[in-house]
Amino acid sequence: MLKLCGFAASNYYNKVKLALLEKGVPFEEELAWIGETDPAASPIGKVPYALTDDGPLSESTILLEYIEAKYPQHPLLPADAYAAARVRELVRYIELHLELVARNLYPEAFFGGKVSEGLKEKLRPQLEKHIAGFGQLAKFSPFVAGDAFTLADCAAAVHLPLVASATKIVYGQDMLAGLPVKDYLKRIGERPAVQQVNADRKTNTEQMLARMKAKG
Ligand SMILES: N[C@@H](CCC(=O)N[C@@H](CS)C(=O)NCC(=O)O)C(=O)O
Repeated sequence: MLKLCGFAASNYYNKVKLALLEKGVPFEEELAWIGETDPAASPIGKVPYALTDDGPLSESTILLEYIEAKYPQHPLLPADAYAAARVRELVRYIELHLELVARNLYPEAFFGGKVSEGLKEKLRPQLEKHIAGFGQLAKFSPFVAGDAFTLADCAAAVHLPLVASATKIVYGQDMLAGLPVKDYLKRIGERPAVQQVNADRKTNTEQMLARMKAKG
C-alpha cells in the first residue's frame, strides 16, 4: 500500500493527501518531520515523499501524476489532452507563481520572524502580477479549472489560504481578495476530504509549533 510520508501541517503534503482521499486510493501516513526524512526517498529532505509498491518517490506534483496514472479511478485530470494541460497549468501557476513567492513571507507571517522591508517591496509587485495572471486562468465555476474537481483544486485548496493569510498579515491586505477565493474555499471546504485534511492540519500544526517552541 502507498505510504505518504511527511507531516500534515505541510501544504505540499496535503495536496497529495487530498488527491488520495478524493480518489479513494487506500494509503497510510507516516509522520516524518523536516530533518527526519528518509534520504533514500527524499534526497534533499523535503516533504512529502511516498514509499510505493514500485519504489520511493519525491516531489508532490510528481506524486500526483504517478497516483493519477497508477490509480485511474475518480480521475482528477480530464481525458482530453488540452483540458488536462490547462489543469496542469493552473497547478503550476498556483505553486510556482503564487505559493513559492508568498512563501518568502511565511517566516514573518507564521513563525514570529522578520522579513526585510526590501524583500517585502520586491515581492509585492511580483505577487500582484502573478495573482492577476492566475485570475485570468482560474474559473472558480465552481472549481478552479471549471465544472469538475481536479488536481488544480488539490493545489488551490491547500495553497490559496496560505497566500491569502500571509499577504494579509504582512501587507495588511489579502492580495487574493479581488478573486472569488473566499467563496471558493468555503465551497470546497464542505467536501469530506477537504474537511479531513483541514482537521489533521490543525492538529499537526499545533504539534509542529510546540516542537519548534521546545527546540527554541
Ligand atoms: N517542490 C516540493 C516542495 C515541498 C516543500 O517545500 N515542502 C516543505 C514543507 S511544506 C519542506 O519540505 N521544507 C523543508 C525544506 O525545504 O528543507 C514539492 O512539491 O514537493
